[in-house]
Amino acid sequence: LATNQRDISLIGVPLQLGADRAGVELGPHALRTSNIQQRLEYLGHRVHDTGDIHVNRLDPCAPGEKLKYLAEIARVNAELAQRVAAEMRRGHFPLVIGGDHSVAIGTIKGVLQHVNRLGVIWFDAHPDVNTEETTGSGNIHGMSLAVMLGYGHKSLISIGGEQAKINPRNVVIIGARSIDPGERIFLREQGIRVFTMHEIDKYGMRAVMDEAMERVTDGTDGVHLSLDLDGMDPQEAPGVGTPVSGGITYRESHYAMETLYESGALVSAEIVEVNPMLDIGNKTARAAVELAGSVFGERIL
Ligand code: 6HN
Ligand code: MN
Ligand code: MN
Ligand code: MN
Repeated sequence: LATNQRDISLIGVPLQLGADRAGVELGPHALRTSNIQQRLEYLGHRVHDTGDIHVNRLDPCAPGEKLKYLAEIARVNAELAQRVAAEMRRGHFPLVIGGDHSVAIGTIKGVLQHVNRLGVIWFDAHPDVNTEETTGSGNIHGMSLAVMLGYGHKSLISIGGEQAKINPRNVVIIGARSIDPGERIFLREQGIRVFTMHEIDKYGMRAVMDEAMERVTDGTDGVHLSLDLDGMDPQEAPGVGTPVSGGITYRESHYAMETLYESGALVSAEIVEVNPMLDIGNKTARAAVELAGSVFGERIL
């Protein structure tokens, strides 16, 4: 059992407007019915389920739009940032369950109200560093990390204040294997450490995590985990909107989460992109809950 008990606040964000495929808005429900709360309580933690943030239903937006559903996504993330900050104020660990990956904007902006220098682990098949200028899809879930670095639409970077951002030196991306041309340039310019599948194959997850933890803890006051389930291999996590083959295995994923727990540096996390409508036998939601267990001290799988 986990030794250091935590108060964990679950915050559901049934947001789908940042992604293309319907179903990711059912993610919070799938994680709850897969017993995320019980799993963490079993480890000795106190879990406070604060419910879902309300998301408005909208009519389809115009084709070719470069920032689809910007206004509602900005509104939901501003509310999320406030909720996350409030949970941290009462000493709770915010665990946000999405929803599409645009919810990282609200989570991290909220955390930054309490933790000035924040390291970020971005576990994902994609780097999510597109902007209005580089996006091919117009989907904001492909832009959330860029926003956290200070690049993106004013209504997003201004959430929680424009000074609330992360230092590219303290960001690592793990599992990347689908990077758009504009994203490649951005990552190089920013000097972000990207552990693609090639690095994971070559050095192994242990060496990758050793270097990743060094980066995200160097001069920071805490570490945030952004866990996009499409970072895992689609064979083990098929229920995601943008699957890319050749991903991180089940055990490698757990090893990464266990390492994060052992570091004691984690202050916040989000689990995103679980799409129950595309899932097979609830495999992805189950994997997400099992990974959450490892994030909070479980090592008995
Ligand atoms: N995610 N790079 C693609 C895009 O549309 O910008 C895919 C983004 C996927 C985003 O999985 O969180
Ligand atoms: Mn409490
Ligand atoms: Mn993502
Ligand atoms: Mn992704």
